[in-house]
Order: sequence, then structure tokens, then C-alpha cells
Amino acid sequence: MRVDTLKIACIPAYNEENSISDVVSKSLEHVDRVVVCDDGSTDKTAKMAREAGAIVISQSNQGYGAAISSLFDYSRKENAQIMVTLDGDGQHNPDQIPLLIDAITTHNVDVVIGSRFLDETTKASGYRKTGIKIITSASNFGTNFKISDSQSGFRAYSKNAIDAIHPTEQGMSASTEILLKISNKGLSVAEVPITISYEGDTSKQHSIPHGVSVLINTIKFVSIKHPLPFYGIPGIILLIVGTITGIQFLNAYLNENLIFYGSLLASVLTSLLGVILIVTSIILFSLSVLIRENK
Ligand SMILES: Nc1nc2c(ncn2[C@@H]2O[C@H](COP(=O)(O)OP(=O)(O)OP(=O)(O)O)[C@@H](O)[C@H]2O)c(=O)[nH]1
Ligand SMILES: [Mg+2]
Repeated sequence: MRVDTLKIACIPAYNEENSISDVVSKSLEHVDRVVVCDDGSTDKTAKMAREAGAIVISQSNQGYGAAISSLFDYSRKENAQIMVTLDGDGQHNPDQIPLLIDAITTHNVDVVIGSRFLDETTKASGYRKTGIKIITSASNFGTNFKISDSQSGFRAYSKNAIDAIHPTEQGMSASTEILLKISNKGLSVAEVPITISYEGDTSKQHSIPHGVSVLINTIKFVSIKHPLPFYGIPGIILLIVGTITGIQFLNAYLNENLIFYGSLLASVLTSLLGVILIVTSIILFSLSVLIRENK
């Protein structure tokens, strides 16, 4: 194997003893090395992965993002030219690894995302699809990308991307965090259609709490990246509403000697909230400019 063309498949796996052997051995047909990050599994995931030919990184259970971060560190240290990530639960088809690698080598993009929504035959259930679409729209707002599947774990990263991205989110929000970092670093992204299997029990977490927590984190990332519209616009609207209510209160008091305590309270509270949001947007914006300049 020539080190200057090293291609590694990286698989985060948590209690995947039923599927990991198959994923590892099929992946080995398309890359030089397969690395599994076993994140404190309590079953035979590590043993099965090793027997199937993978290098296994073991660590205490910290979450999907922590495993992805260790896999980035490994690929960077080994000077990998291409790193492909795929799930260990068998939902991704390792025979599609070349589709992602080819997009990097022939089109010279930095990151390729395998999208389950570009292939008509994908059978994602309605609410799961809706959830991913909502998260993807929020993520696209933050990144200015126009991708269709921000939550796909089937991705390929070029050496540029491996060197530039250091994920810090420990949980499932790492997929969005990485997209934000790709956008901040000015790396290029493309999508290729992949298939995904929803047969059997593949989820590590219940879909709804999982989706809600990823959405909240996505909004957090986006709000930090675009503080002026995110906090400033609602702030201005609240301040306008507060001022109008205040004027109405004063009008009634001065012209008719009536005191509407409700409007007085509403006016003070909305104006105060508006001012807090406007100040927050300015502070966050100034901080982000400072950080960017320091870089
Ligand atoms: N190392 C590690 N891997 C994890 C952890 N949680 C999930 N994974 C792996 O990450 C992959 C994706 O996890 P899933 O729970 O299937 O998440 P998902 O595919 O986005 O969700 P579903 O569509 O509901 O299956 C699988 O290979 C899991 O084994 C973790 O805490 N540590
Ligand atoms: Mg899964």
C-alpha cells in the first residue's frame, strides 16, 4: 500500500456485534485500511471488528461525535489522503464507498456527502424524513450550502478536510457541527446519492429526542454564526411592539386619565427583552469578528 494514497474507512460503532463484521469485511474491499472506533460497547463489537480485519480504537462511551473526532485524529496522524466514514449498524452499503471516493478524486471536492434523499427508492419513514429535512434546512441556513441530507454519516473527506476539521461535539450533532466547520474553512462540498437500509433495529437512540436535540444544537450553531439576523431581528421587532404598546399606554393616560397596568407591564417587558436580544446580537457579532480577525 502506498502511504501517499492511503484511503481509510472509519466506522463509529456502539454495540454493533451483529453487523460490524460484515461492514468491516465489505469495506476492506474498497479501501486500504478499516478503523472502528468502539466507544465503550458492552458486547463483542471490538472483538468481531478485529477478527474481520479492522484496527480498533477503544475508548469510554462518550458518543458518536467523540468517536468521529478520534477517527479524524487517527486519519490525520496516519496522513490519510481520503477518509470515508460510515455507520457500523449496516445501514450504509460499503459497496457504495467508491462512489464517494470517486467524487473526491475526479471532481477534486473536499467533502462528499452520501445523501439518502437523492435516490427515489429510499424508504425513510415520514416523520424521520421530515425531521431530517427541518434540521437540514436550519443547517443550510448556517452554511449557505444547498445539501439534501445534513445528517448522513456516510461521508468522504479529502486530506484538506481531514487536516482542517476538528470536531468537538460529542453526540449526534457532530454531523451538523462538521458542516459548519467545512463552511467556515471555505472547503467545497458535493453530494452523491446513496441507499440506506432501515431494516431491523438500527437506532441507538429514540428518534424523536435524538432529532429534537440535534435540531436545538443546529439552531445553536447557526445562531452563533449569524447573530445579527438571529437575535437582532426578533430584538428589533420586540422593541417596536414594546414602543407601540408604550405609546398606547401613554395616550390613554394623558388623554383620558386611564391607567392600563397590563399594557404598561407588556410594554416594559417586551422592550426590555428586545433590548437584551439586540445587545446579545451585537456582542456575539463583535466576538465573532474578533475571533475571525485573530485567526
Ligand atoms: N463509537 C460510537 N458510535 C456510536 C455511538 N452512538 C451511535 N454510534 C454509532 O453511530 C452510527 C449511527 O448511529 P445510529 O444510532 O444508528 O444513528 P442514525 O443512523 O443517525 O439513526 P437511525 O436512522 O435512527 O438509525 C452507528 O454505527 C452506531 O453504532 C456512540 O456513542 N459511540
Ligand atoms: Mg443507524
